[in-house]
Amino acid sequence: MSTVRLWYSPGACSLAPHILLNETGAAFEAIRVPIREGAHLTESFIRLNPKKRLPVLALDDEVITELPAIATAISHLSPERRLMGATPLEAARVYEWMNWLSGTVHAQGFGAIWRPQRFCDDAALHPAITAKGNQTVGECYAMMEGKLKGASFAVGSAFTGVDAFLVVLYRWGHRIGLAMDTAYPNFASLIKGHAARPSVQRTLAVEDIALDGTR
Ligand SMILES: N[C@@H](CCC(=O)N[C@@H](CS)C(=O)NCC(=O)O)C(=O)O
Repeated sequence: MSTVRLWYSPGACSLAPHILLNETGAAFEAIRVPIREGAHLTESFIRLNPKKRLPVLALDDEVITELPAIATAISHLSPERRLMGATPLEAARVYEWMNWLSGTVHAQGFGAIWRPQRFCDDAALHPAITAKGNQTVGECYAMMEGKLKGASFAVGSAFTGVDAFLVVLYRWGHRIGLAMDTAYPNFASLIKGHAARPSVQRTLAVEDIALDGTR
């Protein structure tokens, strides 16, 4: 069994692998690196991940970055939980979701809202980039709402990495002022079910954050 370490920032996308680690029941160390305090810009963190981003997972000395890759590595800590899908088709669906959530919803949508400087150095253009990010997120959340109709889980009949990522995005929806519980009832109902899971409750308590985005 490897020594497992996760570097996370409270409420960031690292919340998803943090929940997944708690799902596995494996022993791990969670290392807090608050982005807001610039803790990911220290020399030692940049040596760990030159991309200067969270989450970071280490299995012994093997350092893994990028959420879908990290979720995959975590799922192998407890293969019987099938956290990346129970069948080949479910696995394909999980990666289809994960890539879209991380590449489009997160990087393109929320990236433009919260980090317009990633897209353009000219500060005068940042409001337009942020507006485009809000439009992208709005379109993606409408799509998610349709995909989650009547669903207790995003893929198949059990909790996967996609569900953990959706917990993050539900909270982020609140953070940008979306009426998550009225405008996205299917999404909200799925998350209500997940909120009762010990893994989710434990992770929120450790990160000291709330699903409704109030902290
Ligand atoms: N593609 C990366 C994106 C990770 C990412 O952007 N993480 C954010 C937190 S949600 C971060 O570390 N931001 C710090 C910064 O942009 O300075 C992944 O999927 O893991």
